[in-house]
Amino acid sequence: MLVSGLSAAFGALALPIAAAKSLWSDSPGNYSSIITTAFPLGNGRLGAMPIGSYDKEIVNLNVDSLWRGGPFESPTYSGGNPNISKAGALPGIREWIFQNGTGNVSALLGEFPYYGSYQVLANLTIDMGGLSNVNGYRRNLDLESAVYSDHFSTGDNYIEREAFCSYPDNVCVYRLGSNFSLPAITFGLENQLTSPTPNVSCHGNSISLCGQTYPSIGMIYNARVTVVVPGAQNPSDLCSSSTVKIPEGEKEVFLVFAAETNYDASNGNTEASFSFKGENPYMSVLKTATDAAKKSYSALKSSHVKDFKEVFGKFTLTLPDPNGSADQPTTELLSSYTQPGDPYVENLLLDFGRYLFISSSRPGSLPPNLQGLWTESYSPAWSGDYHANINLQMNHWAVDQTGLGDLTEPLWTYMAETWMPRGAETAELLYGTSEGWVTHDEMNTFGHTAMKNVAQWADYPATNAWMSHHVWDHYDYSQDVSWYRQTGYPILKGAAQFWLSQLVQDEYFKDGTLVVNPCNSPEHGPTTFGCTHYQQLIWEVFDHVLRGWEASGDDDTSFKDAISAKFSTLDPGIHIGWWGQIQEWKLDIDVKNDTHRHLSNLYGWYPGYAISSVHGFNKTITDAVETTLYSRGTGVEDSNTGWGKVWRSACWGLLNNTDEAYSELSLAIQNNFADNGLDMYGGTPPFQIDANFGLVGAMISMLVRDLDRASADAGKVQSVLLGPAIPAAWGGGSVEGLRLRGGGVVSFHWDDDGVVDSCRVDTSERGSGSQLEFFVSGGKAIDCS
Ligand code: FUC
Repeated sequence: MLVSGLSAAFGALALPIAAAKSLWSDSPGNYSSIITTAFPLGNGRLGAMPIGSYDKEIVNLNVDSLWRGGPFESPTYSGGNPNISKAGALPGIREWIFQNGTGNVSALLGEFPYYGSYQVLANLTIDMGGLSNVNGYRRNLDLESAVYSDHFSTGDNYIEREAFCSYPDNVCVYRLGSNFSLPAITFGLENQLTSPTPNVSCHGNSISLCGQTYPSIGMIYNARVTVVVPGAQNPSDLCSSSTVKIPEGEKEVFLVFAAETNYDASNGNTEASFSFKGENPYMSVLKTATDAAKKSYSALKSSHVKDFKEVFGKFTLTLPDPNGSADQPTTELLSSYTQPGDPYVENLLLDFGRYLFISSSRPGSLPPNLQGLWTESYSPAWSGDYHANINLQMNHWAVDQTGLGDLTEPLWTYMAETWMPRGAETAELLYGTSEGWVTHDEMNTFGHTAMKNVAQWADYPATNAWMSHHVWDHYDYSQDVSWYRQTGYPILKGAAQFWLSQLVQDEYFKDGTLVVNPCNSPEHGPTTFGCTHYQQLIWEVFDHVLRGWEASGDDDTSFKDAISAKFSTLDPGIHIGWWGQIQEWKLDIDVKNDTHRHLSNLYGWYPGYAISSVHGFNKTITDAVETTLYSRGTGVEDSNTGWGKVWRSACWGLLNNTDEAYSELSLAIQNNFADNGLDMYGGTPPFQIDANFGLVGAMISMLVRDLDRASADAGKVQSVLLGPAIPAAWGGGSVEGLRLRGGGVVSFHWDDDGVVDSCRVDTSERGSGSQLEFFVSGGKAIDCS
């Protein structure tokens, strides 16, 4: 392997290297706080959280499409869109704002009835009666294979349990084994939170839970557990009072769990009257469970492990373990983690972030929502929806760079099927354009694309532009032209068309530039014009249209000409204000030392590139970015969010400021990450998965600076900085399989001071044809060929 080769070249490493690849604990989780203590499993669509109780085990179950609301609550549901156009109000709104500097969009606000919510599916209960003399308990989640296990002894009896959620077989599997004899076991399915209560019944060796979120019209969901006693002549009827009972004396029992709903996003369009409805899932669930239950446990497990390992193994970070943390339960490491940090834990959380993405985003699933797909609640915070003024974006930050780009299909399908059809209506009804599509920050699974009737956080229309950045990134890293043509470009083009129709001459400064009016910076400040964040985003969208023109296969040259024309007079949203900051608005009204959690004016620094591209990576710019970051605070920001800190960390990383990057990263872990490794919004529940994924992005930005570049630079040599901000605490580590823009893959090792000392690049998949040059921190060139 390359990295061992690299390590060998540098002799014995000073510190023990311990790959951090398991979450584990010597005690069970706690049912009253599942979300902070259980280890999550998932196959993209299904989620399972075993709590680990010795004798009365509970496994919290989820299926990603189970939502209340939308057309499953009311036939009049319209995605929030009004029934008559409100676009006539726009000229007046614009005029007011250009005269006064600020204004409001109250004339465009909508209703949002039937928005709905994601919700828990069920609990699987596994009751072994009362066990006494329990000893030697341990539970473990192996992140490389996605197999959970626990074991303990009761007297002479040694009991081990294993669980995983298999993508190839579309089921979760749970096995109990004993060296001697298992006690009598009662399996059940329940959901006591949902109203109306689902119906639970059993047939033979299966339990079936059937529910509907509202009487007659609601979403239909079905879950099935089929219990298998290997080798035994399965008695035809193990049912008793809706449970399956296995008598004492077996050595091995396993079950498969399958679930589906009748949600079908491909029916989220005009032709299907936005019904989002598909088939009753009962027969399909029955088939999935029956097919899986015919297989042996080892066959189910080996295909799952092979599948998961292949994806997980595409990227490896190896940090040192200076404190011998590998010997301590990770639940204890996480609960006692403090600054300045522990490389073992940071490595673990990067692995866990990738693990969570693989477990919540697989072709055919929905993309990860605010909680991935794991909730124990009937009404999770923010409906467990798709916020897209940072959160959904952060969920996808480092996916392509860490080899998981093939798992992004759910995101594109979700946008194409639920946002674009309703969003085209919203563009027409609120903005008066028949070109393109738009949506506003908070989305459910039923195409809620209009504004809400509440404050401005839900009324942010730049989601289409920001998500187009992800479209471009996926193309840039994968170099998959046919994907770009068929899937990516239509999303990007629709966003570009929308913004082409909305740009107006700046009538306030009268500086000849094109600006957005009205706009608001995410969750911060007034409704105004020329908001930095929008201008940077639109600049990047237009830049990507032009750069990818050949690849797009588009022959609509009038569209291209319109983009080129407006691109040249577009205000790119980079103004340095009176105290040296990157302004958040075109009006220089930023308040110093405002520790607001969103870094919207630094979008074009990270994760975007407008700031570094328009003016180059020069000192004026880096000073302004630094001033802005310091002003936003180096400690706890306004809501103590995990995502706020990892965003700051990523920005500092690109700025070569190792101390601040590491400090924000470690502060996030200290304040926001629970004992099971999941991120808690302000330090305590609710769980919010964005920082789990954002932490991966922040760590990658400390390892590499491989910036996107303006179309004007296409074809020029691409400079990649290896190790812009590697802390000395990570000294002697290495990375393998880091994806580069243009399709390259790089692996490298760094010395005890965090300076890269060895690298190899594989450019065999490189499609852009441009040359690469590599540098290390301090500016020295390094040969990676
Ligand atoms: C964004 C943030 C909030 C929260 C919410 C789910 O809008 O500003 O802090 O994370 O998403």
